[in-house]
Amino acid sequence: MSAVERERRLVVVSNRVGPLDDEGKAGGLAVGLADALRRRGGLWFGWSGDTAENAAAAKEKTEIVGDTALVTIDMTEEELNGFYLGYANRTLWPLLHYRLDLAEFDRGSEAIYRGVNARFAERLMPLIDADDLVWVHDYHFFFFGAELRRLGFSGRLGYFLHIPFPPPEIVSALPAAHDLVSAMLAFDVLGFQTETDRANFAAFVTRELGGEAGEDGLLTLDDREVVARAFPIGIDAEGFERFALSPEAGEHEEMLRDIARDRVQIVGVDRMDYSKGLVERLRGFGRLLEEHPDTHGRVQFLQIAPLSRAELEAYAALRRELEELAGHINGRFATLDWTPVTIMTRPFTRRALAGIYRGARVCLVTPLRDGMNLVAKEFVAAQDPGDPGVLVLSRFAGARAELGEALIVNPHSADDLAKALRTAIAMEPDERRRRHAALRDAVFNNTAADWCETFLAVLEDDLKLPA
Ligand code: GDG
Repeated sequence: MSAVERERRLVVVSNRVGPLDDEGKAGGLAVGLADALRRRGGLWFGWSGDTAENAAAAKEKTEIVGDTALVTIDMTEEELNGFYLGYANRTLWPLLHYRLDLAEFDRGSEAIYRGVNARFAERLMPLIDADDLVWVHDYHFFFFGAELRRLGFSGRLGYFLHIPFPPPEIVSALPAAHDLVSAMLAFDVLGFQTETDRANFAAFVTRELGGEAGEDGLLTLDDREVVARAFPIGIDAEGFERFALSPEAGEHEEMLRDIARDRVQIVGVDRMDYSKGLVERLRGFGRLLEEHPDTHGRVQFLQIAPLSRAELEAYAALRRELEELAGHINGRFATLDWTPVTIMTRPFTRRALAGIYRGARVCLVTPLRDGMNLVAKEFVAAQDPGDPGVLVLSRFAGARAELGEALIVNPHSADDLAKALRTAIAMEPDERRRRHAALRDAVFNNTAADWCETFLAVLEDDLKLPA
């Protein structure tokens, strides 16, 4: 065997592409992948974010950044509605976040979703060859691997699911559940955020499809063998710590401390999404004020919640409910010089966010379900290790598996949230430092780059190409 080996080219497929700079809103995903793409050279393929009159008018755009080509294609208006706003975000997102009550099942949007997977695979096929490592991301593209195989692709195919995979009892409510999970078996390696998600997937394959589970995540069904494992995603911890020490972060940290004066500053940072437990979180804060009058005038809560998928009624309804509840709490408890809750829907830059995390004493990360939750990790990376803030973390966030030294709460329980807030507010510096040191180790020892390299090593299966 040749002593010189070259790495295979990386081809990434995800709904949105890039950016490759560090201002990327996508956080861990973009940063982790950008490193690997820069090093190996590659191709990043997905939707342009634009719509075209019809499929024939859909343009392909190519942007070259270093050794990486960013290739995007347009969607038709019908595809945008059926694929993105329809099946992906009205059916799969709620279902996979354990929200059967919100999931809509519509045959038309399912067909469009499958059609987009097929059309995108057809457009990618001429751009790749069998030596490439193809890595498909997230719930937009469950059928993508099967479509590439149908077109004759014989190379290595990997898939990573960024959001939870619930137990078979929930997944099987989806009319296309069997087709969808069978299609996933076209990939060679399937990555999940946690052991729970992986076990739920394996349970579906064995119980519902009659497959078999072997060692090291091996799943077999008929003549297919796939490896399904947990690969918890990380952040660019050092990069984020640098953000927190930047002048822009410093200004925001100071501003936050100024407005807090001697009050305890509590923050939350989440896309405005019903999976994030925002209403329940606010109820928990309300419970604290209701039951502990000594906290009046001594705590304040800033929730940053940039609008997301605002076209969908469930998201518009959430916004109304949240703003009404915040108004109610402020109306009831505010004094002339104290407003307990502020909700901001405008987005911040990543440096500003890092400063806000660093200026806060407590961060509430209390999703009802979350694949991982990168905010929890960013908060930890942004702290001053000598005087760190306290992380309050939902037991239902994927991050809980690695961040057990946070204050772990049941996000559905207002009492539990109020109790954790009291503990966080009163926590002595020694205990804050001890907990933060453990959390910091976890965040710095499994970064976005580690996640990416671990996944690619398994996908590559040590098969290096001769030079
Ligand atoms: C999915 C899964 C999984 C938030 N506000 C602003 C802003 N953000 C950034 C955060 C963070 C990112 O957005 C959100 O990441 P999360 O992980 O918290 O959540 P999802 O968007 O739901 O991501 C999740 C993730 O994929 C990765 O696998 O962890 O479970 O649901 O980076 O900082 N960024 C900027 N301004 C804001 O106002 N610039």
